[in-house]
Amino acid sequence: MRRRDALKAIPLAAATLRARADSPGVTVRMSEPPNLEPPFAEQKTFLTPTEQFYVRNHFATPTVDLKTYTLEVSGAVATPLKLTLAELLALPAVTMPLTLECAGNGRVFLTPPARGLQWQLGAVGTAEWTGVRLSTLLDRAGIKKSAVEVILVGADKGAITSDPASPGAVHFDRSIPLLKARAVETILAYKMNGEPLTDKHGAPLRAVIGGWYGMAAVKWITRIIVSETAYDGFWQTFDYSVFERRDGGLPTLKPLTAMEPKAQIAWPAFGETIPPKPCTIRGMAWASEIEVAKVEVSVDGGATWSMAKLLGEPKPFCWRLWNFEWQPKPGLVKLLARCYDANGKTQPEKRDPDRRSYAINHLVPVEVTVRST
Ligand SMILES: Nc1nc2c(c(=O)[nH]1)N[C@H]1C(S)=C(S)[C@@H](COP(=O)(O)O)O[C@H]1N2
Ligand SMILES: [Mo]
Repeated sequence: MRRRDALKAIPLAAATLRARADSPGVTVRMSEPPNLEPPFAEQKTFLTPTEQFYVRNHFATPTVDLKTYTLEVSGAVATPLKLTLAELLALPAVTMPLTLECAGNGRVFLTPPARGLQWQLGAVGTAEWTGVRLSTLLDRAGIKKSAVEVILVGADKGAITSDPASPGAVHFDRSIPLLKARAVETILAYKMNGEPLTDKHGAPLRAVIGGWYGMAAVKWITRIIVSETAYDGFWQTFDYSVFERRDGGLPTLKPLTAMEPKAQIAWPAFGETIPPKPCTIRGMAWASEIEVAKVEVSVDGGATWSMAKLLGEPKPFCWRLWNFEWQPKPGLVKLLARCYDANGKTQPEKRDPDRRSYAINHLVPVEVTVRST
């Protein structure tokens, strides 16, 4: 039996146990392909350890042979490129922390329930990525004046059969407008937290698009196509798109891009019971391409709000840790946190259905029971 067949033969429960074993507390949202949600309560540091970093895969992890691997750059370029891994590693490298949130993070909080993986708070993390800037490759290839977008293509492939179905087997891919493709925060990473990328996270090469939702961070990249027209691929039209109101309120579909501002409470967790003693509410907040200006906390279900303390220094395109000193009184308490970005934009109280099942940042209370003694 080939390895893949052997894996398929494992009953679901065993597969679940196996996936759990390599990273404690992780919820298996889907076992094949692996979609893994670590408990957000375990996020305690600015950098998320790789084994505590969520995994979002649409298809089986592709087998990429490192010896024969090449990255092709083609399309509207003066010089098409074909680079081996060694050649990529020899290019000027950058290392930067970037936060990645899945556009479906928090989907379990949608009412009525939405189709798709039922992520709670854990489909977000911050890692330190090392790789080459996409602009470095674009400069080498020499993009034509007529270029408008850069399409990143993953080696993984499959057919989506539920409606809207894909046109047969398709690669996972995504286009990035030229301005963002050339930005300093758009990198092709071969290392995550100082170690070579793992298979699950896109080895040997994956994109990270600073400030944008995870779907643009194409993993297992083998092809980059510079395009002279806007690309309307499956993963930015039928999937990962939202409605935008324009032209007198007419809804028009657009691909998801920048993350919405969001603060999440890591501790206490949903449904926890805690003693009536002074304690520290803690969490993370992020605001896509700009800074987190402030985080506010409510311990009374949103009636009153107080300022939380932002910790450490702001890092571009990254979340910020925050905390809030609290003296809980006995009873059932609804905790809320909200993030304001540097433009004063904050989180909505109500869910906007135009966002379909993505970009979920409306306020969701964390209910906690405070014991009387
Ligand atoms: N090739 C490929 N890239 C992909 C995906 C995928 O299924 N295939 N999933 C995307 C989505 S939706 C997210 S949220 C991120 C998740 O990255 P991670 O699994 O390293 O956390 O990868 C993105 N890149
Ligand atoms: Mo995602």
